[in-house]
Parts: sequence; structure tokens; C-alpha cells
Amino acid sequence: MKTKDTNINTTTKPTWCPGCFNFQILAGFKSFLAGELKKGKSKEDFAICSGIACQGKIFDYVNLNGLNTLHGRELPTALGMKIGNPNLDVYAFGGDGGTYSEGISHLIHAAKQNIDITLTVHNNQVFALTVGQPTAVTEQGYVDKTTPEGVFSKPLNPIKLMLNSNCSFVARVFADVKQVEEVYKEASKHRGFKFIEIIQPCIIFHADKGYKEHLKIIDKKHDVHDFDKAMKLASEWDYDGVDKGSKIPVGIFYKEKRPTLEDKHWQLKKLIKKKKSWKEFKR
Ligand SMILES: Cc1ncc(C[n+]2csc(CCOP(=O)(O)OP(=O)(O)O)c2C)c(N)n1
Ligand code: SF4
Repeated sequence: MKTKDTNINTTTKPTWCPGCFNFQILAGFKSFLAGELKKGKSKEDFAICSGIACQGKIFDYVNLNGLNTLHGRELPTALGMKIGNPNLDVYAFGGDGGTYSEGISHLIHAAKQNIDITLTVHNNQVFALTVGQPTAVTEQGYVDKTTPEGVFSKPLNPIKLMLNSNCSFVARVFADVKQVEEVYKEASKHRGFKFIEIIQPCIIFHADKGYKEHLKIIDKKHDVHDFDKAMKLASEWDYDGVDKGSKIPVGIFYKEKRPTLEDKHWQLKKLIKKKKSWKEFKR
């Protein structure tokens, strides 16, 4: 049942560290949501899910239906929600630890199958909730108690990974409320798997390494449908720190219109077309 309730705030007091960049992501997402509700969507059109992590607490601070699921399993949960009700706009939130380590196979297959959901990865380059262990995207040389001699391997480049996994919407922004709101607005116009990575420094275990000063907003003239150009842009920053001349492209790298997983299943297609739930399903 749809209601006219537009309150997206909860009464839960955030337990993020004061100044944590997750607050910017939360504010950007809420601004976007408020805009959608103003345009006529209702809260029941949305569902969210997150896992166990610092970032996963976002679930507690947004008053929408959803699930706080297992660490790194946001995507299978989101897929279940989408299949359970294909008319929902499903937003999954993961950390770089959960998404690029424990959940990496889910990520690749969600992109490959072009499931019509939105994934936000809060990338602070560490497992923050468990006190700062390196993830697949931590820079070389990073030292913590588990890795006293420093990370020796090069970080994964998730933008390249997503492009190579046939992801149909690939974007990266910095944890700045305006950038976050804007990227959600753009993503909401796209049908298919929307990958949004947000560079989110963790002020306790992985503070901003100067990234903010090196951001390069992707030129409006960039052809978002050109795969090779997207790859070239993705190669401009390898997540391995910054030096004087470094540029970190932010914005939309790539977009492609192609059938979604839902399009491949006539039952789901029918429910979407008729805006019906499974309860009302007729052959
Ligand atoms: C399958 C599984 N592996 C590991 C853990 C322990 N664990 C819980 S939160 C967490 C760190 C989360 O890091 P990340 O996903 O990067 O998010 P952040 O806390 O940095 O926001 C870990 C390792 C778990 N709960 N379940
Ligand atoms: S540990 Fe880091 S990511 Fe977690 S709440 Fe504190 S600043 Fe944010």
C-alpha cells in the first residue's frame, strides 16, 4: 500500500565518528530521495539494503523498507528484493571491504546480468568497522597490525573491473553531498545495474590522502557511450595514492542501454508493465 508519508528520517542517532564522510553520503542520498518524493514517488516505491560495516549503518538512518543483511551480501539480498517486487527501486550499500573482497563474485555477476538496481560502494580503502585492515583497494605500503610489512600488491581498480564486467552504468564521485545527490539523480534515469563508487575517507583509519585536491570532474563533452574512452579515464587513477600531477576523474564514466535481467523473464516483465505485485500475478 502506498502512503503519503514523506518522512525519510529515523529517530536513531548516528554512531559514526563525528566528521565521518558517511554523513555526506547520507545527506546526499536523502536529498535525492526527498526530490523523488516531491516529484510524486512514494516511500513504498523504494527499498534499501546494506550489510555489516560502518557504512552499513546507513540503513538505520533512512526511513525506508529494506534489510540490513550479512557483510558483503548486499547484492544477493538486493536481487532477492527486486525479484520479490520488480517495481521497487532497490538501493544497495556496501563497503569496499565487503564488496571488493567477500562479495566480489556478486558484484561481477550483478553487473554482467544487468540487474536493475543501484549499488553504492563507500570506498574508504579499509575494513573500517573492524579497525582498519587493508582491503583489495588499499594502496601499496599501507601498514596495520595485520600487515606490518605493508601491503605489497597493487590495488584493484573497480572502475576497470566494472567496465570489463559489462556494467551498464559506471560512476565514481567523492563523498560530497552535492556530488552524491547529482550522481543519484543521473543514475535514477538509467535502467540496469548502476555502479556508484564514492571515495569516502575514513578519518580514523584512512584519512583523506589528499584525494580531494586531485579530483577532476569528468568533462561534459566526455562520450559516456565510448567504452575505450571510459577505460582510458579509468586508467588515470590506479587507487595507489596520489602524487603532484595526479588526477582522479569523478563523474559518469560509462553508460549503455541494454536489456536487463528483468527483461529476460516474461513474468517479471509483465509485473513491471502492469505495475502489479506477485500476489496479483495472472498468466
Ligand atoms: C562474512 C563476514 N566476513 C567478515 C566479517 C567481519 N566484518 C564485519 S564488518 C567488517 C569490515 C567492513 O569493512 P567495509 O566493508 O570496507 O566497510 P566499512 O566498515 O569500511 O564501512 C568485517 C571484516 C563479517 N561480519 N562477515
Ligand atoms: S571508523 Fe571511519 S568509516 Fe567508521 S565511522 Fe569512524 S570515520 Fe567513519
